[in-house]
Amino acid sequence: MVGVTNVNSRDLLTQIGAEIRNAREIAIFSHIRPDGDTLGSLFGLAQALINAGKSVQLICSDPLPKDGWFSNSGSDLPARVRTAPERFDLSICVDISSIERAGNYFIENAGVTPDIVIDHHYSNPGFGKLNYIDAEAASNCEILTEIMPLIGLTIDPVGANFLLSGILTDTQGFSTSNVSAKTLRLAADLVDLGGGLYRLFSDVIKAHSLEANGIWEIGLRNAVVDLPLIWTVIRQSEREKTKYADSDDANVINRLVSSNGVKVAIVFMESADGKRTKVSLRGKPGYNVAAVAESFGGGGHLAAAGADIGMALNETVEAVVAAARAMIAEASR
Ligand SMILES: [Mn+2]
Repeated sequence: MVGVTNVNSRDLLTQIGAEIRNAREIAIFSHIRPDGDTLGSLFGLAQALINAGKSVQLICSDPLPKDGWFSNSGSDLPARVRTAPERFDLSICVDISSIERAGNYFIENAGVTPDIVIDHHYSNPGFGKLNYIDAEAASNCEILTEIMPLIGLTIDPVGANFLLSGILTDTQGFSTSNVSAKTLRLAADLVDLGGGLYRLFSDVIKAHSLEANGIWEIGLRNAVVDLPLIWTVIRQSEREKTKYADSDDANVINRLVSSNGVKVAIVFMESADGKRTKVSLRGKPGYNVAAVAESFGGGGHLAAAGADIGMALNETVEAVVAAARAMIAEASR
């Protein structure tokens, strides 16, 4: 029986390596509402475990994103994902910050502790029996790239592409503030091992649907510039015409906030029934958009926050723009 530990060491890696060697049937869990990093981790680790002769179950409680890159990856692993595991000897959680995000199996089997947790979130309490948590890593795929060779697992070209896709999504193409020289060295290792950086960058980072262009067209056309603030609205009647399948802003917010002179950007999205408004906020350093979101019952980070407000579009714009102006005035003093 292994005790709980948060201390990363060679000893911990030795224990993780031994647990994996001794297991036959391994269940890997990815987090609810899966993103590219948890899925890249799931598939990258599964590929190596299968190559090592293990029987592997790939688990995700929620459906995979429809237009995710993996559906065109050429690997059969994405089609093997199941919502619940069968009997297993060893469980591994990847990119999961808390047991609540591990999905239905751990809700239905309260009291079952995952055997191994590999993660990069600061807030991870170490909810597994063995916890390899490296909050300096810019993605969980970065951690796996580093430790898999140390625990006797080989990364083949298929695995290299999955891991590189996760690094790219979590770092938004190596552009987030937590990207380190180590991130780049490990990504370079994956390119050496067969990762196709050009193709992944195109398919994972740059690609978007034609329908998303329609959302951008609306967002840019409706933009109101009042520097350092910019905001826009996406009305339900406009959204419907685009046939855009998701309910988000197709990331037009990042286009707005990266416009020269802008410090704070806001996107207002009308709900289908017109009774609610979803608000998305971005701020440059020094501007706390989380405080604005929180004053309307939302939340988030200093630089990126949101709220779902029970008011019609025009009222919401008036109230939130006023709050944002007050926050900007406070920040500029
Ligand atoms: Mn991640």
